[in-house]
Amino acid sequence: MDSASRSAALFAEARTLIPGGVNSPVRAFRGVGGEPFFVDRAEGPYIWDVDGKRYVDFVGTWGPAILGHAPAAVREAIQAAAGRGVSFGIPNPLEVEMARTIVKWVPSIEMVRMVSSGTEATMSAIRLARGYTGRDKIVKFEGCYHGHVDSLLVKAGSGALTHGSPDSGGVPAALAALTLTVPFNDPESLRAVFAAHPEQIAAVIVEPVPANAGLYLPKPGFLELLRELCTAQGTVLIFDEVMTGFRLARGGYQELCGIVPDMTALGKVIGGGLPVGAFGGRAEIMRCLSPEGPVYQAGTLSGNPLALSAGLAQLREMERLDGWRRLEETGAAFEAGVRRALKRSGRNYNFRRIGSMFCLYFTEGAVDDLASAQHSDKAAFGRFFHGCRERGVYFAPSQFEAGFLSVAHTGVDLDEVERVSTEVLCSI
Ligand code: KE4
Repeated sequence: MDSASRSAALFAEARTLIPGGVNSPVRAFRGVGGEPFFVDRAEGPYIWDVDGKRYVDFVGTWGPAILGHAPAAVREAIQAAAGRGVSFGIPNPLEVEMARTIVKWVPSIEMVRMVSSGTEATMSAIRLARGYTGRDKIVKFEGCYHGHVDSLLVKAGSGALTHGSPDSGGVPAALAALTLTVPFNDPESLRAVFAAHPEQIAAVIVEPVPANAGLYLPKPGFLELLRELCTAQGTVLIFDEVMTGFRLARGGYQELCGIVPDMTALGKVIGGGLPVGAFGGRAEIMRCLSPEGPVYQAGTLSGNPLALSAGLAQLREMERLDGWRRLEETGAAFEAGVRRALKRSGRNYNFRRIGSMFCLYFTEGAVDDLASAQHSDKAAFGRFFHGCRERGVYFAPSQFEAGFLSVAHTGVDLDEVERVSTEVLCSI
């Protein structure tokens, strides 16, 4: 970052006021070196920094910008809703409409509760599963990230991995000990953890498509085995679809894989860029939630009318545009371009994609779990990231993050990213 730039000045001041100068660690560029730019505005597939430089954006605020930034449908919905009041703390019709939409689009969800972030969604789902089963132990997978929940900051991915603290400070050892971790795509380890703790595991929480150590896919049969073991042991299976929900399909990844979880955590797309999360599942489990049942969960801004207006507008627009079909077409075209760039540069790096989510691992080996993802050459990734950034293409500032396409990305944008990627891959 040019030291005379406005971003540099803002970051210098930010670091005196905000830890690390950021309100979320992954934004600090620690995974790629250098300093972050500050954004001034965003529209469609583009963002502009405070010094006027434009970037084609392949992060999309980490998933919510599925239509691109500031889509008209969402902007208009927010403006209209704001005219009727910004927050009530009293039931409002939008909460019923959002719940009706989620229940209709995600058949495994019979009842749902709105919250204000993905973290709140997974935290609440874990507490509910523990209350419903009366058990304390939970299982998560190494490298999966489910938000900054104490019980889930154990061998976590995303920024925890990027910043070398998969097991966060401040989490009591006694609590962390109740979180059992196994490698993803490892059937033997999965069988072993259930055998070692028979009828003692309250829940397994999983990103069905792990996208917080880059992006890799479940091997055939792995999620089916997980479902089978949870059913046999009375363990609640929680799909964390905060990233994949309403993105990989209208009904999320569970619509594609045909596996029925007991609960699902949602976020990102569901808020249209405003703070929204949700968790839902079988009515028998959900009815354990206060005020019906003994498991307490609450939120001042849960079901906020402005945020739900934005989220509903985004979901409706995706349905109107048949956005999921368009995202697959864009994803396929994007992948073809990346593979041509790799071929031209002679780099045999490992590119993974599902729908509009992708990751380019700077390793030639297969990547199917955290350990193999960590074989990536992070320094080379950093050089690629900055080479593209300097040329106006913005990828996620960490090898251990996924990238996101939107309905707003056009062929012109894909041609640009193919040209830039070729140039940079040939030069690093
Ligand atoms: P939030 O609390 O950040 O809304 O959601 C947490 C969360 C839960 N589950 C999954 C699968 C997630 O990917 C996330 C958050 N994703 C990260 C990006 N890997 C958010 C970006 C950030 O932490 O700044």
